[in-house]
Amino acid sequence: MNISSFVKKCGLLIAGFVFVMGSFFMSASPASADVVVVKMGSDKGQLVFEPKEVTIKAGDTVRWLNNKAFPHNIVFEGHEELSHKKLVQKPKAELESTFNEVGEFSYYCSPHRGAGMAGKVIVEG
Ligand SMILES: [Cu+2]
Repeated sequence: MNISSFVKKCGLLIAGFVFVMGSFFMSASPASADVVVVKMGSDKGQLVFEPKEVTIKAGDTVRWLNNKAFPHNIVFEGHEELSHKKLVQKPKAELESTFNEVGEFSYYCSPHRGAGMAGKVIVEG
């Protein structure tokens, strides 16, 4: 083996190694999951979720902040795992649900459902 073919082989080995390491790190750190904040009760004290509708990616978390006009709760009918049925009394208290399933998930606040306090989480793949 002459020197130049030896150098070529080393180069290929190094390139292969860099490629393998690169793909390892890419797969080891997927795009980080986001947290989207939804206020329960507008700043002016209206009985709404703000924003009313959010679009997130699978694996993201929605964090509901007890803002105004509480108590509130979060009810996803047919999705106990996403719901927080206990009324939240404490100012600035936070509730969180992580959405791993793609789809549209409607929810409401049971004390204020009649007033139209409802929202939707759209989960994209
Ligand atoms: Cu409410």
